[in-house]
Amino acid sequence: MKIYYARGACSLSNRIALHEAGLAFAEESVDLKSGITETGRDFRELNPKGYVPLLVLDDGRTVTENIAVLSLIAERTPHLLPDGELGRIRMLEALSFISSELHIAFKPFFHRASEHEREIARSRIAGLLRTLTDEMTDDFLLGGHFTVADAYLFVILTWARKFEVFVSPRLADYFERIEARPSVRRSLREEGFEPTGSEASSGLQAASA
Ligand SMILES: N[C@@H](CCC(=O)N[C@@H](CS)C(=O)NCC(=O)O)C(=O)O
Repeated sequence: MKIYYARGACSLSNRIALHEAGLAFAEESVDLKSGITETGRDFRELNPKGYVPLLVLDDGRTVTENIAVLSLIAERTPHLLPDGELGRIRMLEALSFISSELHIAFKPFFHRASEHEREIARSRIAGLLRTLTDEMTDDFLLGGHFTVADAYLFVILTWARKFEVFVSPRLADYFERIEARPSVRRSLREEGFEPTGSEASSGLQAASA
């Protein structure tokens, strides 16, 4: 399979999940401003939606939308799913919250917005992160082991740090634990970031969302 990604964007969560899964993959970066891929292709010809992630399976079928891409990786790697009868549902619940509430709330930072609008966004994101923290009862977002939802939340937290959103000490600890994972350190390195602690990630260059 092949992943089309942009540096530090939500597609970083796919890279982390793929490394956690131990799945081999090819990759190609996309310049989201010009819409041109690393090999000079018009990205919209590959994904008319124009955004990453785009996953291309070995048979040529494509999967877009981060929730779908992360779900596919988890389906192929059951240890990346939460435990329990409702494991898949809990995964979808968390991914949906992260995508449709948290990810979207960063829009003012990726597009032209006034400082006032950014301040409102900071407060909204901090509230949404609190909601997630309140629901966490274990070391990871959905229990006692790493799932694809942790990969997505980690990327969200890199943006939170970059854009100076308040992160509770509990989530800051969580961030550092996730960042220390070999899959995450490898992923950060592969996208050209130095995973040397939380400061490195605060410099993550988030793509437009
Ligand atoms: N609904 C999409 C949104 C993905 C998205 O926002 N991707 C950003 C990077 S994190 C992007 O490629 N933005 C460029 C654009 O929208 O033109 C998903 O969940 O996968």
